[in-house]
Amino acid sequence: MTKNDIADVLREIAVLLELKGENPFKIRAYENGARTLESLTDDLGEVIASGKLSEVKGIGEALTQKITELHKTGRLRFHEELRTSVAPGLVEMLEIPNLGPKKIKALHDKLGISSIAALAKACADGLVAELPGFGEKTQQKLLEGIKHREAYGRRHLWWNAHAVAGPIVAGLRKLRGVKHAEAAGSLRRGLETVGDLDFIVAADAKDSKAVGRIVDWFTARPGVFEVTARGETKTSVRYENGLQADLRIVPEEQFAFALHHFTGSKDHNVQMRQRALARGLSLSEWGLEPADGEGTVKTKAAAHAETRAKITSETELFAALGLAFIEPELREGLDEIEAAELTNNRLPHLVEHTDLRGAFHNHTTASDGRSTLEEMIAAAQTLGWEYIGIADHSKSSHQARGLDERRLADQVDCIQKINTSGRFKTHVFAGTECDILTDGSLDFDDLTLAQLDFVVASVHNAFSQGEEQMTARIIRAIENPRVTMLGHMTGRLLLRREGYRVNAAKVIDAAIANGVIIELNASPWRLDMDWRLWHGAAARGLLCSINPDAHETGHLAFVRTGVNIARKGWLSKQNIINTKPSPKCARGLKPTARDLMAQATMGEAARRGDAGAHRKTKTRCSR
Ligand code: DGT
Ligand code: CA
Ligand code: CA
Ligand code: ZN
Repeated sequence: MTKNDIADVLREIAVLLELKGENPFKIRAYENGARTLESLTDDLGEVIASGKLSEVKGIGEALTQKITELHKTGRLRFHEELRTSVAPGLVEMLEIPNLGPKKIKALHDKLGISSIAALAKACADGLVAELPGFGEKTQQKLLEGIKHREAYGRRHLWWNAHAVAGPIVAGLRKLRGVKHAEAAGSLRRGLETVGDLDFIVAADAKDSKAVGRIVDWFTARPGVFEVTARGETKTSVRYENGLQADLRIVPEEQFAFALHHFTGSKDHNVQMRQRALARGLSLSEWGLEPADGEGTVKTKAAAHAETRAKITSETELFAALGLAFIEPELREGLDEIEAAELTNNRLPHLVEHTDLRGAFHNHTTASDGRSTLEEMIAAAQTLGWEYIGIADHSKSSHQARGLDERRLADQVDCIQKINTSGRFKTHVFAGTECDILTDGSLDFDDLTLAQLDFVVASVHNAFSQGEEQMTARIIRAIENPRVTMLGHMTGRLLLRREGYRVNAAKVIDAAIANGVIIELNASPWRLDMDWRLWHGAAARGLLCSINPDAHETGHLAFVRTGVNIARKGWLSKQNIINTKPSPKCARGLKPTARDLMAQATMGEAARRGDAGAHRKTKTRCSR
């Protein structure tokens, strides 16, 4: 186990102890231990081996023994026993926003509540409002949180679904008798959340032994909780984490049709079928064949054989309907079929994962990150990034240990030294994730911001402001000339919390007018700004930054989901700042960003034949 994994276990222990109402000092000891571990710069294995762990400040004898056990075996008896001693319903209640262990304990002690269902009933009966420390407003919020969870509870983050699906596809492809295997459905379309997994496998249908082998393998995978269907063509399972998966085995000549059909979306399929019908063809998961006026199949076997012989890939399927290949991410039934018309192909060349050269908006242990500055840079270098932007929280984000002016200046200094030392090939840009205060002013003054390469401005408090107030607040920040980009536009947490109310159209207009970038926060929980807004916004000249919002080295990989979402938003390389080479003016990311945006707008306008596009834009490389 890595030190961060161990820190997670220690934090969970703290939460479990709090649910049990244990001594606050004991609880704090685990929390402190977790934090200490995360900021430990020496190799944990070496510290343990040298017997010096108990000498580290904040780690006593008891913690030393537990950390050592976790490090060596990946398990801890104490933790496992603690887990079984707390009712699972209480732990599950932690998933409801605004409900921490202290409140859960109070609900349990005073009202005997030990499940979400019981809590919902108590809220509906008005019992929760009467408890000290709760009140009418809290009760209302809890009820909303529970409803929200029910509405979204059956979906899963793309990131988590992808982690389950990846090894399954790889495993299926290795099985004897499997000719092709793909994950289809919303996962393949890169949708932010996934209802269930859909696997399509091509195998010789007549070889029942091979089919049996595939089904056996699929249903016996570790993590399969139950097999909900087991049939000739479709097998369904449910995994321990609640995710479900369908496996469909089809003959090879049907594979392209099945893959296309089960990739969806439903809207895309409906439009494809209409297009086929308009051409006298009937499109289905089995094939493409001549249809009569009513859309039913006229000729059978012969037509089948003929079209199948011709179509062996999705590209050929699209071509048969006069269309260019449509990337799965675009298949949402939103104009992609019209745009793919072979005679007038308007499909964008979508950004690819390999186009990224770095990323801004990353945290370190200076605020609430779990990897040090140097660990983050080293990880970026391993990924081959030309640059990495550091944007720790600003002082008003107390709970995230936001940096004040002095600590920020120290960090800038440190970054400068690292850059000039030549220790890393990856260049480091010094920035901040600066809080947008409730009135739209920024958490740092101009002079402080002027020492930075870039500024991400984000809302982190007063989420309950009305739409008008929030919109004005954000626009005021956008109008601040020190702001490079707007962070997570709505603050939503997928499947957990709705975003604050904001008029996205007005914010996008203001960003374009002020040459401010909007981030595509690539954290799997955020994916904010939403992909549905990018197409239109980018066409009007908005520049995007795909930001991992990494809180540890492993999170840099989140840009992967960011790219999926950018692709769903029809974005190309030129719409995204972090596909550009390391900006030449080392201290001028912001003016550079503005120039890039001007160029992007001009490019777009030029494509539209806009005469005003040749207006000169000023280049400002120094302040
Ligand atoms: P999900 O699982 O809710 O995240 O979304 P999908 O898109 O993966 O939907 P799912 O698993 O129900 O079905 C996979 C695909 O199969 C879907 O995207 C399109 C196709 N499909 C399923 N049901 C229908 C239908 O009633 N009509 C059409 N045209 N296609 C369907
Ligand atoms: Ca699905
Ligand atoms: Ca499905
Ligand atoms: Zn943030």
